[in-house]
Amino acid sequence: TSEWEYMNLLKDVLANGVRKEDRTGTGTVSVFGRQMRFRLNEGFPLLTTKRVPFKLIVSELLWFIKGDTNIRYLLQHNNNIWNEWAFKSWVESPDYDGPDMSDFGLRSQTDELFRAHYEEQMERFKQLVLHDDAFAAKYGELGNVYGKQWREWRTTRGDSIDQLRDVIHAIKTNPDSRRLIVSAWNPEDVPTNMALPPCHTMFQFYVSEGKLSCQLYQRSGDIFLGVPFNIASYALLTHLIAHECGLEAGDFVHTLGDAHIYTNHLEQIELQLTREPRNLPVLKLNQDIKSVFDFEVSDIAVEHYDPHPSIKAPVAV
Ligand code: DHF
Ligand code: TMP
Repeated sequence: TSEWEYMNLLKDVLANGVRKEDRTGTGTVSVFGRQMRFRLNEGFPLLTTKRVPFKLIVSELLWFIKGDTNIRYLLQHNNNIWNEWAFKSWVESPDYDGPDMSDFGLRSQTDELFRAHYEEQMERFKQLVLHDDAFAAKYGELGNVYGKQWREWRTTRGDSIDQLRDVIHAIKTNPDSRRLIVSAWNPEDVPTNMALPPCHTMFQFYVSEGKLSCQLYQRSGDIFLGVPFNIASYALLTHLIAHECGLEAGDFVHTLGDAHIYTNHLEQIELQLTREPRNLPVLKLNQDIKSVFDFEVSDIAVEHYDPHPSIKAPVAV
């Protein structure tokens, strides 16, 4: 199974990685420049050596595809994976009136009392984003992140570009093109206008012999937490676009820049490496939906997913 591509990356980083400090203050073991290849006809690359919550991957991808950048949609789908980065903007603002939350990511891991306060404030934050429109507009917003750049890249002419719609059109009308690219990396927005500069920075499609392949360039990869999501998310995007274009899904090629394991994920990875990959699941799409832009969470499922148990780990903020 192509899950070995991931397992081998884990081993590679443990064997060849160097200690590197990072923005979050956690510390990593890191290598630079690696590539995995997933043959999508061999099964859907949702890891089996730990349970990966597929529904969260689906709702995050549909959120990107909608062009949405506000976490309210994610919360409505019980998806909490982006909370910390929106929460941060609130607790650092003058509108915040609760206990001091500076450095909440690291402190909540070591200080039990602080953790209780943090969880209380996070719950309050979620309820406000869900139920208070003005609050959500201000603090649920992550800025010009993926959805914005994919669907509404702003130009110097004052209009905008729907990169996703354009690339799907190009796949249909000019499949041999070598310019089938979507970029999330907008240098004008990166320093000021986003909660987190995009990790998956650009992707390219390739059509041959009736198959659609996709390659992602990811500048920075949290191999234990983020990367399993990223693999499944881009595999799913490739399937959705192939479906609309009447193509089979070919390969997903995943290229990584700084590929790192956070030092507080090492025990989890040791456990994961003792496990044997199982058969990959199979993706099922509602065949009545034709356009990528019309899918809803309930139209997308995996069958025969039989993973080892989930493995918890703290996320570096
Ligand atoms: N920061 C860091 N340091 N690593 C990331 O992977 C990351 N990913 C982001 C935003 N910032 C990030 C967006 N994607 C999880 C997975 C993906 C993701 C954010 C978080 C995560 O925590 N996954 C857990 C369980 C999630 C849950 O069930 O709520 C997991 O075990 O996979
Ligand atoms: P950075 O901006 O300092 O590189 O931090 C971003 C961290 O988040 C880094 O550990 C990579 C990780 N990440 C992923 O691995 N995948 C993702 O999809 C996202 C959004 C982040």
